[in-house]
Amino acid sequence: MIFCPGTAVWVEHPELAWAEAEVVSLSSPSFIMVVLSSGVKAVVDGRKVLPRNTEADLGGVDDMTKLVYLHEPGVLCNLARRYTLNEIYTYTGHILIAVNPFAKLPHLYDMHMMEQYKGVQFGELSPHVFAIADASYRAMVSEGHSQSILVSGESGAGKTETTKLIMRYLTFVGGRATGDIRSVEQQVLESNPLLEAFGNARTVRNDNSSRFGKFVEIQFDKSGRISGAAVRTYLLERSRVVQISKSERNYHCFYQLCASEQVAGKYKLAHPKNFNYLNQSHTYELQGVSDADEYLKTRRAMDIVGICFADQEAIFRIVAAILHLGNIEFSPGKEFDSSAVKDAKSKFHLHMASDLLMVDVSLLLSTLCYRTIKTPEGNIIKAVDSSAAVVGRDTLAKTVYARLFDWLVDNINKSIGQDMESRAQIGVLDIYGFESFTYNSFEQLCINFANEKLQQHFNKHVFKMEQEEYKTEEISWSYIEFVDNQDILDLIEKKPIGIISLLDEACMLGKSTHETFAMKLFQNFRAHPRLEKPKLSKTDFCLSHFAGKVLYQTDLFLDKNRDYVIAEHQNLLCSSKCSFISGLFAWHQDDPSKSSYKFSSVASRFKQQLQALMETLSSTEPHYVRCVKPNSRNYPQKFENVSVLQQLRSGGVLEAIRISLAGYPTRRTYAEFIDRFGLLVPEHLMARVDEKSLTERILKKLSLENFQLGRTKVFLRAGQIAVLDSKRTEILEKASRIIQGCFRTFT
Ligand code: AOV
Ligand code: MG
Repeated sequence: MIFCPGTAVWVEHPELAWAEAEVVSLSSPSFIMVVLSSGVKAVVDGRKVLPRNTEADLGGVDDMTKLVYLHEPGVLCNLARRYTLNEIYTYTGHILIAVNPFAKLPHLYDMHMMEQYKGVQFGELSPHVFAIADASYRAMVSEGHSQSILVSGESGAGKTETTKLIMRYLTFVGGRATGDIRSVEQQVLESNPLLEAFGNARTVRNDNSSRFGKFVEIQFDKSGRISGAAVRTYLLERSRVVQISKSERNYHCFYQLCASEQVAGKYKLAHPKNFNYLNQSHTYELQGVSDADEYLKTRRAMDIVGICFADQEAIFRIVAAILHLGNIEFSPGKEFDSSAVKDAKSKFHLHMASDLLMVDVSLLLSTLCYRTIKTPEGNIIKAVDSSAAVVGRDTLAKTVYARLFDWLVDNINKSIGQDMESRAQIGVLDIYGFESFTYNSFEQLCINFANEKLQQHFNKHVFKMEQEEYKTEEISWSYIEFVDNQDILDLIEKKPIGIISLLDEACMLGKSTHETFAMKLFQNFRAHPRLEKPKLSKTDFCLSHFAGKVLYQTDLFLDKNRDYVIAEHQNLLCSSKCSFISGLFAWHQDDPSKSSYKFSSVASRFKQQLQALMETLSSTEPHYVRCVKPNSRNYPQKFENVSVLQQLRSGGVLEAIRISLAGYPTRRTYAEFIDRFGLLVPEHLMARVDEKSLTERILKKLSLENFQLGRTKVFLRAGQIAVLDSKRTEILEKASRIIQGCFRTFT
């Protein structure tokens, strides 16, 4: 595109991502002199300069597709403008972008607001998460077709809050309003604080970070009333139970219990600083949160969800037992390579842990300090050294906690109940967004794999929606292509050779290490365009995800992929006199995949879960909410361009725009088009021609090609609107000069 001097443009900028500028002069199409709004002049590459609209979009538009220029800086600037006005929601077609306000906006979500959105045509009111929830509810009721709402975004972007708002709206329109606190809809709502108490924790990014993925399926009966619900969870972060980084916390339930006045004393608990599993990070409190109050809320949620008093007591007894377990320290034992409980303090915690778990104290001790080794000649019992005893203790704590979490999910499902005759469902997905840190391990691979899957689903959907619009407008669209991410999905999950298969194989072969795993990976995928071997490491690998490159460190991959309960731990917990605890471990006894000696893979199980999720999703009509974190400090009213842009990229918003750019990104009704560009053909304005023919004449006059004239709208290729606009500006400027000239002549 050729820019004349004076044209308003966007130029790339290292800190702002894109900066406003104006063309001063151009020496060639590749070199343009511009002046930035700061007054600084610069010579920039003309191919990277984009046109900027100076008039129509100043106040921001509520739908990106209404932007005069649908490009990166246009999208970014629109979001920023709206954000300063506290307009946190913006559409991109049917996708909702939600920018986290980091401030309470109660009026935005009150009952009055829910009433307002109820039954109103999508797009008629300002963009809102209630509008998305309402659209899915209406579609479900009128077509009897299941829907899903997929909420994504990086940590702290607002996924969980958005999910809760969606659930609140759905229980509002689909509830029975009986006032019964144990109604299905109340149970659905209360499952949130309960799961948050056990599955959320403070991280450096978010004080209430979900450490698991969640898909809640709300079932409706024929009359559109909620009749049941199912909660599925994915990959809880287990390591947090025993290990927390600086400024982070363990799961909320631990602090809640320590703060609870009635129970903490009974279980010999004290301030979190006294427990190894809580004091590693020196972070105990959350701003604006009272753990004692939260404890009461968790208990109330348990009541509503239908967990009986005895089970509630057992659950918190387990939570307390884990804290005591973590305080058992070991010192070298009398024999070589053996271990013993370190001192009287550790002995106290050993006794407390065994009392609370209701297991024999000597059995607990031997479970921690000895290991059974299977040999062809029979079992050998061997002492373990003190560092191995610590590892065993931590493994026991993680196993117990993970089982407890699974029990809670299972119990919520049983208690709410499934409606097998449900006509249709609305599923709400709150899953971890794409992650790329300095150190990326197995969890990040799983999380990013999930995001690749969802991205593929998203692309296919956006592409389909585009095609549907073209179809209703009866225009041809056959040449649009879109790039799929199937290649990276194959690289990760394909059988028999893919990253997961190779990892499983390494886990099954006794002699494999992360080094041999990495070697095999590079041997098999030497020339794969998505896989790179970094120069400085033999065991790291780099994947080019749709959202960017991620460097994975494989050192803990094998360990983290092994999913089994150590036989001694299983025996110990099965022997508990507390039926709740023995029940947790009796569960999987006859499940061969969970047997203590047979290998079971975390990654393969996650892959199956994802497959099942994708199958569910593909049988539904999807709706998308992309949450955006405006800044990394969680401050209100602070909008950081570079990071937002990265999120729009990784959330697929820019990809959706790219797909749309591949077709006809600009569409205007004929009336709108003539209104703006009629002045380009003054000679025809008086003629008796319809708007469609007039539109065609305008486009032909400017020698534009490949546009399409639909039934009610004109469809333009990317860049064509810019040509029309610059012609329009030229004519208006000429006219204004003439008028000024006349004015001068008269004065
Ligand atoms: P996440 O679910 O996306 O992160 P959350 O939903 O927990 O993020 O949101 C983080 C914090 O942002 C919340 O605790 C609120 O303080 C604030 N917040 C989010 N949405 C809103 C809103 N609509 N209005 C007001 N405040 C909001 V993670 O679970 O870490 O990926 O794993
Ligand atoms: Mg969350």
